[in-house]
Order: sequence, then structure tokens, then C-alpha cells
Amino acid sequence: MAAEHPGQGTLRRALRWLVTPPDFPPFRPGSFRSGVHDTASASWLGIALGVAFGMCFATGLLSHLVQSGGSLLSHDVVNGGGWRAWPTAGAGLYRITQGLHVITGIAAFPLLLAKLFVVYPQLYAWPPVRGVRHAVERATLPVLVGGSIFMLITGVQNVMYWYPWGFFFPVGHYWAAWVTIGALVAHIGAKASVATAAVRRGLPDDPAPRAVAAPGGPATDGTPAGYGTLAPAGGLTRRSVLTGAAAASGLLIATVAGGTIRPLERLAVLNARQPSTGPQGFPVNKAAASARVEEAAMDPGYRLRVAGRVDEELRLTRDDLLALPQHEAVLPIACVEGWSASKRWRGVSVATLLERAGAPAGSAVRVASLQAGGFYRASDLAPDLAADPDTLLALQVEGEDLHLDHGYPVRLIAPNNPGVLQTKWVGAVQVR
Ligand SMILES: Nc1nc2c(c(=O)[nH]1)N[C@H]1C(S)=C(S)[C@@H](COP(=O)(O)O)O[C@H]1N2
Ligand SMILES: [Mo]
Repeated sequence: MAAEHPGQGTLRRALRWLVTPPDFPPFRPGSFRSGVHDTASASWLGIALGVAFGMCFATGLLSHLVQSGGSLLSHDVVNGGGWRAWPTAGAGLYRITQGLHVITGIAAFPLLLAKLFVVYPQLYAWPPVRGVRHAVERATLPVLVGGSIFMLITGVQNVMYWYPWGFFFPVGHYWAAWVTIGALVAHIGAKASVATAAVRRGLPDDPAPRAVAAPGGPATDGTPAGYGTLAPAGGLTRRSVLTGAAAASGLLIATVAGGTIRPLERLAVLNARQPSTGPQGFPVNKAAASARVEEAAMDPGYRLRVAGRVDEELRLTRDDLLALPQHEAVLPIACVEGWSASKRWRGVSVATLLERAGAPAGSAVRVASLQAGGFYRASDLAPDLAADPDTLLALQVEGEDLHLDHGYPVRLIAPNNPGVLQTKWVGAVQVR
């Protein structure tokens, strides 16, 4: 056997030094004595998070499609009329999808915190990189964690009407969602086999106290020795972490679901808007005073302008509108922020107005507010929605004239339309 070249010994020592964890916490094996930091808990929390994020992403994307007038980058994202596939039948569908969006996002909060708590020791796993696949997986983690936190925090801030940042919420929230979901897909790809194995084993039992003395070797899934191979410490058990996360999540669901599900309203203590509190029994999202429309809306000289043809425009007083055939519909206002309220509306169908104005059949329509500024001063109706008899310029709600804050003298209310597009204080209806 050939004598070893002195350089080889140095190399071997260097390699051994590299793969040997530093002999101090948190790197020293066994630094995390609690059994809660194990793969099974991480997998179960990961699956729950995957389901919550998946539902939240799907419903959010849907909401975005319904709102975006085909434009994904500019402030036009909230103009509507861009997605023809969205049905006008099933007036309350958006109410359900958007309720789910907010509920699943909020329910994900405790799951995410628990997941981070369970897996954070793996940050100190030694060696820091075990190969190309591991390197890629670790590189996507900050994106996934940062993106998830960003999505949940900005979402909750929007629900609270708190906008401390310098970007337009729908645009920032939308693009960050794609980045986050991309990192999530990569993460699921890397962890799918570990998670399916965990599911097959069932919910993790906490090791019996006797197992304490038998720290395991490296786990078969690649988790280094010392991570989750020891007994529970500090009173925390796997079961208590998982049931605690599930309970916190359930409690949050119960307290926000009341924004959508009326029987739960009394529990909806965390919601910024209570769905049956406000003038005429439902919330006001933007009051007339803050939209600076009081004067124009109360002006006796008010006329609704309806431009159906290039050469001609109808100018209608509120009484003119009341003299037209009136149509009634029970339709919800479903705010993107997760509250919704169903009401009986009465007014003139947009289709009736268009017909009177001589607009060509199948027209797309823009509904513009008296409001001079603000992102929600106009909304677009796709031809199907404009033609639906339940798409109303409402004059009354629940048998009363509209309250000024609900859009007096006239507001738009259309089936299955996001709240932001139910334009109040309408001043003009234009064929596009
Ligand atoms: N002109 C105008 N219309 C508007 C808004 C607005 O800010 N300006 N807010 C919209 C939003 S976000 C919602 S949820 C509904 C709420 O209607 P409400 O205030 O009558 O409940 O009005 C919509 N119509
Ligand atoms: Mo809204």
C-alpha cells in the first residue's frame, strides 16, 4: 500500500473539520432536546399550510381575474369587466370565494408560526449544504418564508384598512403571491416524499420517556442526528404543538367567518366591519364625506348621463329614473376585505337604460361615479353583466331611498360582482 502523501492527510482533516458540527449550540448535535422539532410534525403542518395557501391562492387569483380589466400592473386592476368567463348567475359566488380567501389566509397564521417553530433548528443543520438539491431547497426557503409573511401581513393590513406601505395593495399582494407560490411549489417538490411518508405513519406520537436514553443516528429522511430524535422537553409535546396550532387556527376561523356567515356574526370580534352594522343595516366602506361627493350627490341639479350612442346623451333626474320600469333583486355586497351583506335592491336595470339610450346590444359599459378621485370611482361591466336584468342602478335598498353613504342618488349593484366594483354615487353610464 502506497504511503499517503502528506497533502492527502491535510485534505482529509479539512474535510472532517467541514462535516463536523461546531461543538457549541445551536450547532452541537442534541442542542434541540425537544421532540417537537421532528419531521412528522413539520410534515403535518406543511400539509395543512399547503391546503390553506392553495385555497387562498386560488381564490385570490380568481378575485384578481374578476377585478382586473386585463391589466395586471397598473391601478386599472380594479376596473373589472376584463374576465368574460366569470358567471353572472350564482349572484353570491364571489361572496363565498372571497370569504374563503380571507378566512384561509387568516387561518394560515398560527400554522405558519407553528411550522417555523418546529423546523427552525434545521437552520443549524451541519453541514449547511449537503448537495446541489439541498442547496437549491435552502435558497428558496427565504423566499418562501419571507413571501408567506408578506402575504399574510399585507392581507390582514388590508382587511384592517391600514396602508402604511408605499405600494398599491392589489398590485403588491398579487405579484408577491406568484413569487411565494413559486417557492412553495419548489418546496413541495423537495419535501413531497418526506411528507407522504409522514402521512402514512399517521399523526406523530410523543416518544415514551424511556426512549430518552437512546438518541438515534441520522434519520432515514436525511435529518441529521440530534434533531427531533430526543424526548420532549419543557412540557411541549408534538401533540400539543399540533393541536395548539389547529385550535388557534380554528379560533381565528370562528372569529372572522362571521364576516361572511351571518349566524357567526356575533363572534366576528376581529373584523373591521360588522356585516349588519351601518346605515340601513350594513357597513359603509367609503363614506360620502371622505369621497367628497356630498355636494354633487345632494345637488338638485343632479342628472344621470347615459351615453348610449356617440351623438346623443340622455340626462335623467332621479325622478326620471323612478318613472322608468323598476326591477328588484336580492344581491350581496361582497367586499374584497371579507365582509358581505345581502340586501333587496330596487332600481332601473342597466339593460333598460341602455335600450332607452339606443345602445347597440351586447355593449360593454363603464359606470362612473360623481367622485373625482380614488381608485374606485369607475367600474366596467362586461357585456353579459351589462345585459343581466339584475344588474341595477339602484335607487332603493330594503324599501328605503339609498342612504347618502350607500351611494345616493344612484348606485350600481350587479350580481356576482366584487364590492369594489359596485360603484356608488353614479354620475354617468357610458357604452365603451
Ligand atoms: N364611488 C365609489 N364607489 C364605491 C367605493 C368607493 O370608494 N367609491 N367603494 C366600493 C367598495 S370597496 C365597496 S365594498 C362597496 C361598499 O358599499 P357600501 O359602502 O354601500 O357598503 O362600495 C364600492 N363602491
Ligand atoms: Mo370593498
